Amino acid sequence: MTSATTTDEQPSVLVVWPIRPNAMAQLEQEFRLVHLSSSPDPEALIEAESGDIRGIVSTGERGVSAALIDRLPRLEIVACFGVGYDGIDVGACRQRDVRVTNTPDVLSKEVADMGIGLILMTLRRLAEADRFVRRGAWLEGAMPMGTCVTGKKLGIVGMGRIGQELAKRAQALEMIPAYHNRNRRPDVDLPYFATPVELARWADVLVLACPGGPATHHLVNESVIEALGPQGWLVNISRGSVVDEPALVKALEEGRIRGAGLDVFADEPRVPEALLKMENVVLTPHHASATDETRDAMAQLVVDNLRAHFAGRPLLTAVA
Ligand code: 8YV
Repeated sequence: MTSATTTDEQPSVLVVWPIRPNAMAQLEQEFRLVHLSSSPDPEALIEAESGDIRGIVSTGERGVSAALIDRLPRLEIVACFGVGYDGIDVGACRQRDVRVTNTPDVLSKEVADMGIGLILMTLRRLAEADRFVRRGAWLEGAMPMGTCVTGKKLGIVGMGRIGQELAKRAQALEMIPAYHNRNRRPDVDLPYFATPVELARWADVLVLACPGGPATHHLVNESVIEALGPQGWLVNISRGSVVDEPALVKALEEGRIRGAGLDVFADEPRVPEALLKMENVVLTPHHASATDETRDAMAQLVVDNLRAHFAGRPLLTAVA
């Protein structure tokens, strides 16, 4: 499906997955949109449009493969709806001088809020408490106790913008934050641990706020889980790929870790069956940035980056 009002001046933009309605309306005005997700035959659509496509809109999850980039000889820019662009083959883009943008900053506070939300939900057993009331169990007696958040040591893996927002919020809750990052950050006045294992050994709660991709693949492995230990909690608001998920599930089953709050998974939207039955695990559907306000701000950045590119102005948030 392409837009009805096309002109020669309008660059063709492939929409791998539509973003927010307000942003889509703006894109419709300025570009000739080629909608992949609603096409009955995406392969044939790419084949037919490949010679015209100059821009792509995609999301962190849907990504853009090297194979797709290869098929689009006139491609100039990929605008990713999301701060994480691990699904986009940035190497392949660089080789072809294709620019890549993402949506940092506008979602940092929102994602950090979700991290704190998951910490409170897991330690204070809030999802379980809700289920307890709904099924009438309160009428039979009191619910088991939760765990105090105040004073707990919070190990933050990844001290970028989201990690820093998490640390601020944790301090407001009187938690004690420390971090691991690829490099120590001179601008962050918090205790630093050189490895995830050392941080996990120190922490009561380990929260993951690092990017996904090959550099962090299974950063949280059996050794990190063991270091966190049977009294430790894991919260993941980064990417499912950062955790060795089978190892985590096994550790939870065997009581070698206390509980987990998970917003991201290895094979979304599929969640390991075993986790669905665990009362000490809180599960959310990759929702950390999912508010109307924040998703609109992210979508506007996608529009503004495309606009800037095709008007020959500097990109607002370039990755490559
Ligand atoms: C998703 C995210 O991109 O920003 C990120 O990296 O993971 C999310 O905000 C969002 O679900 C849009 O698809």
